Amino acid sequence: MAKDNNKYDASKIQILKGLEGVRKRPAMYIGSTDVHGLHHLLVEIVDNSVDEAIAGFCDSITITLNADGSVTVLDNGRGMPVDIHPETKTPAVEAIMTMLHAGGKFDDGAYKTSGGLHGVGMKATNALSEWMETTIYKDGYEYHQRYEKGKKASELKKVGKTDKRGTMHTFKPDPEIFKETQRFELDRILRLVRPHAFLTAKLHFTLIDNRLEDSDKPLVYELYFEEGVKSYVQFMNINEKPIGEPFYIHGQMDDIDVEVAMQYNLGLDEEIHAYTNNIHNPEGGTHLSGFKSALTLAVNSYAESQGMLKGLKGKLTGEDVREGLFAVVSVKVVDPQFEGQTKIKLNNPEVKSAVLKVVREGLETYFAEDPKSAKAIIGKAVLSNKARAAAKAARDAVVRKGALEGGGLPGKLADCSSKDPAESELFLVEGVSAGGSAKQGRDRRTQAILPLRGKIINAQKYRVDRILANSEINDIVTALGIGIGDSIDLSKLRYHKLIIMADADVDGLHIATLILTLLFRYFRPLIEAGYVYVAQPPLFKVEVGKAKHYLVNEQEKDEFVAQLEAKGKSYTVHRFKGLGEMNPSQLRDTTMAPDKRVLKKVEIEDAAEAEKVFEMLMGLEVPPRRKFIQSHARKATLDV
Ligand code: 0RA
Repeated sequence: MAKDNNKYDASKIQILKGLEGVRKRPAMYIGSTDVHGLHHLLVEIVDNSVDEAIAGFCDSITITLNADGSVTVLDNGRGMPVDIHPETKTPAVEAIMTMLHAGGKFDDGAYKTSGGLHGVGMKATNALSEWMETTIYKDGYEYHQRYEKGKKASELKKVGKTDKRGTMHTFKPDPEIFKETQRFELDRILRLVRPHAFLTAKLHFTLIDNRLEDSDKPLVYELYFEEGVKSYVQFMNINEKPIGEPFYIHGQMDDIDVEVAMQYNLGLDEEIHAYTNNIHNPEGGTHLSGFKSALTLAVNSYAESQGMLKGLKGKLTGEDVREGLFAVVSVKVVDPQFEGQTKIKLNNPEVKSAVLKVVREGLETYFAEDPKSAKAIIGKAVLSNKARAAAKAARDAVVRKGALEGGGLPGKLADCSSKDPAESELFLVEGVSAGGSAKQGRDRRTQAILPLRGKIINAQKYRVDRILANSEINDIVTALGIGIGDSIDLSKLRYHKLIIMADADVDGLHIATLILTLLFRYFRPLIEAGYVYVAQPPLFKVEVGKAKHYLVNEQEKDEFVAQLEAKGKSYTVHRFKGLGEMNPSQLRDTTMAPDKRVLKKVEIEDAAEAEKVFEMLMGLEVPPRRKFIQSHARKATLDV
């Protein structure tokens, strides 16, 4: 790879200290010792190789899961330094791997990925591994050293000649530290590695599973994206209907490298992922605000020049121009300043002007060269501007109605008699017959029933005005009586449990998903307050003599039946087709009575994912995203 070797030598390594502290308080260095912490060991090692790639010295990284539970990370970079450090009198690699504060100014003049919560990086992995071996291919020779629990277990040895170049680390997580699990998960690793592959164009990642657990040949995944973040945007937008061609710009200003890709889709969501040196910044920062300003400015100036703003009140707002946008903003900064230890937000002020300039110029060129895409994008923003006004009117109407009429209740609602929200529950019940059984089986004092009979529209896809026109949703909104969207007033809530009760089949899951999507988008405070639950109706009834046992899923039923078989008891199994098939007392005893039922509290992540998860699980077709992964990340088996 063409680039000067920033000459590095051991003299740049400072102060030394042992790694016992890391073993005493592993969570301080890797976050936790559960499955997340375990994978963090790997992240630390991979990040160093990625840094070498970002610096331009490496274009291939291979991660191998070995049969003995260890992992190997191999790169074709410059190879870690092996020369003797004047102070420690040890090879530099030994100091880097075993001495807590021997940082080594690896990073001088280079972009750095996260590489360790407190800059401890590879040392933490070494300290928390039963053993670790490092092999370096450098200047014609191969070197090797072994460590155990972070301590040197062999001298660095020159083991022979080689024409290879790079660094290879193999480590086995220490079971004394990772008591819960020491098993690496392919899916998790793919998820950790994929953004690096997207964000570092032309870097080849190979992931090999040699454990041979589910197949008799190694599994091999390759991730390689010729067009970097542009591929990322196409990947994320694959489930959507795209508008216009993707926009891509890569430029520099001063020492800041700016890479942006974006594409619009027909949806309403805005999703912008911001990265600094491949580190995700969930709360954005100066790069994100530079991007947003550039977009709003460029769209408005093009729209104005084309006379497309006529009939609007003022200009297009940021919200208008970001509706249905998916974008990736990736910057490389030598000295990134983050807010907080977790790097959630980038603070360097100079990054804002760099991104603003690069993106604004890029967009102006893009609009000028591709007027068809430009008009489609601006047409969408203009529509969004008008629709936002209509939606606001509809939302205001709900609030007014609630205030004026004291929130008249929907006719279908069988309300409870208690006026104490803390003990009151509202069941949203799918289906006419189930609604009937629920009304008869309920505790009238504390349990209210709202049967839902028609189709609930997908709140993900429409604005408030359309949502409120759907009669089922309108009933839910009226029954809750707390407003909608930004105007929610939780103090008006009459039920502190909102329980979604749907069949345990595909249709039921779909309806539950649609309700969750509505709540997530328009009633999020309810979920955040922990007021939303999903009932778990049983799928099976097993009768043993006169006793009835209800089981919620196939697995529980099988286990129960196996026990009966073992004891030689006879039994009958009944599978419920739906809630409606249960009589009121069955429904009460299995799903509604507080002392007998099983409720699952909905976490905010569940609701956020509901829609996507449903489509992934239930889609009859191969989900488009998966298709894309398969065609872009070759999955093959190797004969070794
Ligand atoms: C700084 C200087 C040099 C190599 C590296 C960092 C390096 C570290 C890691 C960790 C994993 N893979 C790596 N690849 C490279 C050497 C500079 C020189 O001696 O020319």
